[in-house]
Formats: sequence, C-alpha cells, structure tokens
Amino acid sequence: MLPLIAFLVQAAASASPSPVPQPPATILVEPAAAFLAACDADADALTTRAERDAGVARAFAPAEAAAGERGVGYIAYAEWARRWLGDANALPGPYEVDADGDNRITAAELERRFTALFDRYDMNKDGALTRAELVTVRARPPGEEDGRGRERGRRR
Ligand SMILES: [Ca+2]
Ligand SMILES: [Ca+2]
Repeated sequence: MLPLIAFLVQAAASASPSPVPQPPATILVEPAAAFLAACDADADALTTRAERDAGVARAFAPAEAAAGERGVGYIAYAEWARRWLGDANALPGPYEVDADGDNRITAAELERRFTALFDRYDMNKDGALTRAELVTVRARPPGEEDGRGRERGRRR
C-alpha cells in the first residue's frame, strides 16, 4: 500500500498544471456543414458546388436504391440522416427537404435543400466553402446564451 501512495503523491507532484484552462466549446459545426465538408472530394479543404452535388447524389443513391423507387419515405430519410448527418433528427429534416409535401424525399429535393444551405454558408459568395465558412463561432457555449452572443452572421 505504501509504495502505491508514494507513487500517487509523486504523480500528483509531477503533473504540471495546464497553463491555460480548457476553453469552452464555442466553435461548432452543424450536421449539414459537416456533411458539406465531407463532400470535398479532391481534399483541397474547399467544397465546390460540383462537389456538393456529387456528394449529395453519392450519399443518397444507396437509400433510393434500397427504397426501390424514386425518393424515400420519412422513416428511410431518418435512417439516411442518422448515417450521413449523425442523428435521425439532424437538420435538414424531412419537412424542410420535402418541398412538394408528398411525404417522399427525392434526390432533387435533397440537392435543392443542400444548395440553399450551401449558399447560406458561402458568406463571400465565391461558390466554394472554406472550413471557416462551415464552422459557427459562438461567444459562449450552447446553453449559456445571454442574448449578447457573438454568433456569426446568417443562420436561419
Ligand atoms: Ca474540394
Ligand atoms: Ca417530395
């Protein structure tokens, strides 16, 4: 027992305290932004419109193939979202994607929604998304909003 205590005391003494405290998580990535970053097929850290369209088509094709017809229902869309956006309830959700309200999500509807999201993220409107455009910087972590947050521009 004694050697263990001695070791622990030594370990505590040698553990240097971090010079700066862990900063709160103020840089966030929305699920749609993470998806668009993953569309960067040529790995130049920029997502172009062409990469976006190819990425959406590539990600959605298996879901549509599994459905065996054009478009997928909301339940299949939730499965798609769980896989590609990280959560079944992540945005964009089925109601906002299903533009014609026929309870099916088509590839064209998904591409249109991601086109709108792309344009929202593309702050300088140059047709390519940088990683800086895809993160959301907050003055405070979520849940600590005080109404004076510096959340950067745009968003919904
Ligand atoms: Ca790229
Ligand atoms: Ca539809």
